[in-house]
Amino acid sequence: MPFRPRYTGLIDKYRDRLPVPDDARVISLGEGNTPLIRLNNIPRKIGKNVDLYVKFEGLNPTGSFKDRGMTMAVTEAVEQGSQAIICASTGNTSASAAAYAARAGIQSFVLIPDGKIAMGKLAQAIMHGARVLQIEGNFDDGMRLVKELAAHAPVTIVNSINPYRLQGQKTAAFEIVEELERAPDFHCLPVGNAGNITAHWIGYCECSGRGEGALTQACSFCKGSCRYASAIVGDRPVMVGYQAAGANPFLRGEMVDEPDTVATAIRIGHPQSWDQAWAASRESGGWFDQFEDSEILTAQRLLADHDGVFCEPASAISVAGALRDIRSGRIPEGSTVVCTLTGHGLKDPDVAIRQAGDAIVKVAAELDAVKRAILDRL
Ligand code: AN7
Repeated sequence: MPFRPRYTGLIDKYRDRLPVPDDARVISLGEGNTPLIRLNNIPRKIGKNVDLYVKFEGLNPTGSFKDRGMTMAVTEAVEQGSQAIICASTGNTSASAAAYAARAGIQSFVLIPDGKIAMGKLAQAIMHGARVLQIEGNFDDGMRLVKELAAHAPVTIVNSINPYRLQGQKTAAFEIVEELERAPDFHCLPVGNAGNITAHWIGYCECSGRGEGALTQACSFCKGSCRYASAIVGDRPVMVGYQAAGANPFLRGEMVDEPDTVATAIRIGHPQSWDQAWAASRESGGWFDQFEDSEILTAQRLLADHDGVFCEPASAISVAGALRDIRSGRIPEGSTVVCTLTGHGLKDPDVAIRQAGDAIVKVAAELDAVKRAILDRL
């Protein structure tokens, strides 16, 4: 067996491909290295021959893909001597920022929208010691305020307008290419602020030797015993971005002032990475599409009860989208497709429980009653 060091996070693994000084104090919680799960039951159910994978980013330390960017942004903030970080957030960025700030021993400030934030995310921000400012407005208002404020106060913005965030998030594409030993044909993901679709495109471009940081050396993590050395591939995926119908600026081709959707994570009307996301879509030959809330929740449930993967509503839109496009043939049979599941289902228990239907049955604490309730379903 070749020697493999303990996994200690994506900066240690991809140091050669990330802008981190050699002597930097790395702020990490062991993020990255998330499973790429091949779906079996759902493709069979729809009767299509596709290799359909989900990259379960909900298994990052704070339960979302934001940790990939946050390890970079907070490592850099600490490197610069910053004592505080700030972000506007629909929830996951604030949870991640709060956790990494705690790890670094600095203060975090988070601006969250008035209501419409999933309880799990709020609990995280509180527990990690963030100063939580619930503003009387939505995410876009918060983002505007954070940008204005940062000019007046000694705080580092850790939203995805911070370029270190996208650098960290690009590593999800590296992992996929390593594991498949090629790029997928299609990569489907939810789009809110559009940072993640941009970051994935950067990552795939670097893997294909077309990005600025394209590398040819062995992985600094295992010095060549992993497959990274051969993970420079010729192709790049088609990037497909999905939005909620109530928060769909990329479908309308213009900003949306009153975004609304059950998928609160992507309740964003003024995406910060607007131009970059259009470039990723255009260069890859991709497209954007949109889904009603009911379709998002159906996909979330399908994935949970057919393939055992519980993601939050915003994440499920990538599967809703992939399935629609596979069914219609826009994604042809024989394709390899990766959907990013951006956040864990436990982030938002309220939305899940609201759909309980007849899953919960009240029974007397007696054997007969329990037996009846079970035999009912066998
Ligand atoms: C689960 O936390 O914007 O298109 O402030 O939490 O890169 O914005 C969250 C975004 C998708 C959209 N899925 O990603 C925030 C925030 C989940 C998310 C997105 C978010 P981007």
